[in-house]
Amino acid sequence: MNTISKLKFSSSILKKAKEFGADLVGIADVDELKESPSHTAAPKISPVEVGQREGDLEPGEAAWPEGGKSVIVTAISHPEDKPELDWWHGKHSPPGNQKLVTVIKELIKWINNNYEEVETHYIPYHVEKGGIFLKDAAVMAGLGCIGRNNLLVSPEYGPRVRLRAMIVDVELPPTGPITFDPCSDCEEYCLEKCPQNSFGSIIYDREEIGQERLPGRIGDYSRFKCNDQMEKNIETAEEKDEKVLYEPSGEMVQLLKYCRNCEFSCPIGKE
Ligand code: B12
Repeated sequence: MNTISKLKFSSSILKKAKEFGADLVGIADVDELKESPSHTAAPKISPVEVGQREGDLEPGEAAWPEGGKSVIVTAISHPEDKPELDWWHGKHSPPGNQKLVTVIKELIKWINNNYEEVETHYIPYHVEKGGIFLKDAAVMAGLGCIGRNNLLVSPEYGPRVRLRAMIVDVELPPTGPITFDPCSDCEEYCLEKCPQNSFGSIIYDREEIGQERLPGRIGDYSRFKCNDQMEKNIETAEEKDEKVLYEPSGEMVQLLKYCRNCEFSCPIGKE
């Protein structure tokens, strides 16, 4: 593909992703992403339970698709007044995630139908199953920055977005990063609202991890404490046993609502 065709392809991708339902979309470079803070830190940070099973990749190991050159990152807004987008329905993933999967699948189908020469790669959610670190990809694609709450904070929706990505084998111009840092003069409401005090102390050292950019920016985000809260959310869901009809299959399913205090307390994107 020549430069002009690449530019046309890239702008069509950005347009189509929105037509298929993405609220935000951008493009990042695969080689740059491989060197991003999460990808370089992950092998040095022990895993928390994220469904890792025998046969899965080790922390920090990645299964980059051969020939993959550009990552297309999509985001869907998850506002506080639509909490159901983030609720697990029994074993079925949250509606917001299902919507993201549909957007990516539609985009892959559209590329395959219109650009036969382009190889597309569906990227799974879990890193240990071949996924990528989506927040880093989103920052590099210009969707926002990593906030003090350790989440991607977008100018439009704050941290209240969910992400998903795909890869193509064409080198496209990256759409980011952008200059945006709402946390530098913020009163850090997100840190106070964490029920587990997950940002209570520095646990990752710049020397030890060998880089400047750390979880929670300064190394004070504890994935273990955060994960404890999510375990509590599972217990609460079982105790409450709140059931709803899951329309696609017609079965009654239990709702599971994970903590989102670090998102809801963030003022960015609320006006
Ligand atoms: C495993 C996982 C978890 C684990 C561990 C989380 C962790 N951060 O370690 C647990 C179960 C605890 C968890 C909790 C939550 N998660 Co989670 N999780 C993931 C998953 C699958 C991988 C994340 C991971 O392991 N990161 C690796 C560790 C090493 O990195 P890290 O802690 O993020 O720290 C790095 C960054 O901060 C980065 N960084 C710092 N500064 C800078 C600057 C720049 C320029 C760049 C590029 C990077 C960068 O460097 C750090 C490493 O040194 C991703 C999906 C995915 N495939 O990416 C979702 C994901 C990150 N989770 C998400 C969410 C929403 C949550 C929760 C709010 C729970 C919920 N209701 O869903 C909490 C909030 C956690 C928080 N405040 O960070 C969203 C975040 C959306 C957003 N706006 O950013 C994601 C992207 C999934 C999605 N569906 O979109 N999660």
